[in-house]
Amino acid sequence: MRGFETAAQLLAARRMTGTTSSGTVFKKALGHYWVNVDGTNVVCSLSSRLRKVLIYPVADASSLHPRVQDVEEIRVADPVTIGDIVSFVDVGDGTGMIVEVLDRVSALVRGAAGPKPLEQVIVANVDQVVCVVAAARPRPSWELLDRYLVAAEASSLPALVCITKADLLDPAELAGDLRHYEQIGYNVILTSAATGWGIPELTQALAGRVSVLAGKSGVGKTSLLNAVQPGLGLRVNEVSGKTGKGKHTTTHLEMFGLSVGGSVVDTPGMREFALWNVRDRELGSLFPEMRAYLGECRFGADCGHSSEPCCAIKAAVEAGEITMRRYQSYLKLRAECERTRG
Ligand SMILES: Nc1nc2c(ncn2[C@@H]2O[C@H](COP(=O)(O)OP(=O)(O)O)[C@@H](O)[C@H]2O)c(=O)[nH]1
Ligand SMILES: [Mg+2]
Ligand SMILES: [Zn+2]
Repeated sequence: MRGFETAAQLLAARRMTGTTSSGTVFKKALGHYWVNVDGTNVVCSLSSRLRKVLIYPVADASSLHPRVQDVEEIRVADPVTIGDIVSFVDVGDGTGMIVEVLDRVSALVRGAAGPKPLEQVIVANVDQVVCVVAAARPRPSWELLDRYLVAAEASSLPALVCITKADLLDPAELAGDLRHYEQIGYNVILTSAATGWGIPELTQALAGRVSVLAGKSGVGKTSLLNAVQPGLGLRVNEVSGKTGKGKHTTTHLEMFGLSVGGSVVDTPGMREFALWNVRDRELGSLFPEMRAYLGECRFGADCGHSSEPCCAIKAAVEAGEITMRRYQSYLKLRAECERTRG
């Protein structure tokens, strides 16, 4: 990274030096990338040079010595993602060809499913992750929430918790669960797109920042954005009456500018979210409430906080300082990190 802290700084620096045009990728579909340049949208393709040179596990995209992977893996990984700042040349017919992707200031990543796991950069250069969980329909999955929170911590991105569909439940029913997340230090916002509850608070949290909504399909992410900014006109999913699960209707990611400043990336839903590149040893540090205890175990940094004796984390769970649910999320993720270590 070249010492820039925000996407805006990166873009401003590029504008001053570049001979090509630069802008932010706000939408991609079917091999095309929509790039916003000072409010003008240019549809771009990728130069074949970029395809050849830049296609490797995206984890390496900003490293000094990227390792190119074999061609088989190329088809899955996309070197350009939403939020990327790119340089492109004018092709002459009003479209552009992307020739360079600038180093990312931040990235939210997950392991993409497949025979060979690959890093999938969901969105680049965001300021915060908004983890969206429905109060009901579908029922909250705290374990999935913990995954998003840990992924945000692993990317050094601030995260907040947004509960949707608060109209479907007596808020008192969730109060205990939510207080735990607040005690850890996460901002929790209770909302309902149906009644408008919490929408001003959420709008304030989004204003002036680049945010990505993380949540599974059907939790109400798109409805939330429509409530924050009436007129966005985003398509809302039908939730299947039988299963209460959302159907995947949106197939692409898109970033929307907000009239209060900032922008939001709506995702089509992330039911599965495998951590990527998180080492089992560092996992504990991605649970903020565990940090104070790390190093106090008998086996120090070698402690896996599971069956080891004299474990400070387990003692904290027993003392009620760390909730059993978060601890179980930790154990589950830890087992996954060990399995995927190779
Ligand atoms: N009762 C209630 N239903 C909601 C609310 N927000 C969204 N829904 C419904 O939940 C379903 C999924 O919403 P959608 O915004 O498409 O979810 P997404 O898949 O996360 O984008 C739709 O049928 C919405 O009408 C809410 O605040 N209250
Ligand atoms: Mg949606
Ligand atoms: Zn321990």
